[in-house]
Amino acid sequence: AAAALPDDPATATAGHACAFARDLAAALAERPHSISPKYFYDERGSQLFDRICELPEYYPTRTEVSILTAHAREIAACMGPRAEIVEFGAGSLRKVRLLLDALDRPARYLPIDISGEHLAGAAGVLQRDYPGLAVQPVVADYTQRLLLPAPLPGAGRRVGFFPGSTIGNFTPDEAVQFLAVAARVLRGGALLLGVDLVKDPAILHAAYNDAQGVTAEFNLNLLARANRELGATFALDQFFHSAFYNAPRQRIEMHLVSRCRQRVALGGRAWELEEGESLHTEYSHKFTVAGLRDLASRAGFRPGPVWTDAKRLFSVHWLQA
Ligand code: AVI
Repeated sequence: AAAALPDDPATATAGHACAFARDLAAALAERPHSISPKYFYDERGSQLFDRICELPEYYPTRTEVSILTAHAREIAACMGPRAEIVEFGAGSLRKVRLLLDALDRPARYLPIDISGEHLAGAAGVLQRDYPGLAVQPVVADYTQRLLLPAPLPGAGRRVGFFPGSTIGNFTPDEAVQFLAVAARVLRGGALLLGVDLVKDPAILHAAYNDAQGVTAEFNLNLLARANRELGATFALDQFFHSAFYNAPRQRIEMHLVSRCRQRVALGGRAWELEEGESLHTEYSHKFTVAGLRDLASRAGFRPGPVWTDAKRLFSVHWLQA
């Protein structure tokens, strides 16, 4: 319970014109405590995520890259000549290069990201390496309404690219909403979607509880970030990283668990956490191939070819819009 809990948690941080402060205060005011995983990704969090992608236990990145590499020609054939690639998020330049290198005269690359700075950097690098490609960043929150520029004259299919199984970080409702928005803006084209698959829970457990503790640091960075940016007083050593597979819900859940009964100051208030109480920070849903195709159909796509690795760890879906 918060000392002097306000009626409306959003008003607790009035004056801090900051979504993180508002959402964290709201998370501490409600039980169970839960905050969006989007707050992992400040500069430090993005660096830690890059390290996660290199970990021996974290199979998704290298498996998806191997699938895209092995099937680049087939994927390029689906895309056709002069395709426009719309990437949701601007983090995976390595992956989009695999597509660009296989494509027949790609017309334009439109990375969409909420962070204009990150986007400009990523776009600049790609433009240098592909001088013939029109690179046009779009600053937008792609989980909301999305307006895209008109197709270039003579451009081919418009293909969305959403790799990394980031769709698994949405709640099921958010995933359907995202897919419905994507189906609308890509109408006549397609979505190339990277999706992590349901598998042996031991493999999943290891991927989110790596031996080097990088995932733990990534999770705890959310509290470190609150201390840095919001002047919060989270004692980092009084919380531990917890990640477990919830089999009925087909998802990894990540939490930050309080080691003791403690008080934290944020936004001019004190918030109390009980021993063992947690702040939920992330879902990472896993899918079956059939389950994902069904979800995509309900959002307005016509599911096409699916590519997977030999161990069926990860999948890449061609969804016609
Ligand atoms: C970005 N996203 C798909 C990652 C995942 O696996 O859900 C984030 C992550 N969380 C812990 N490790 C990696």
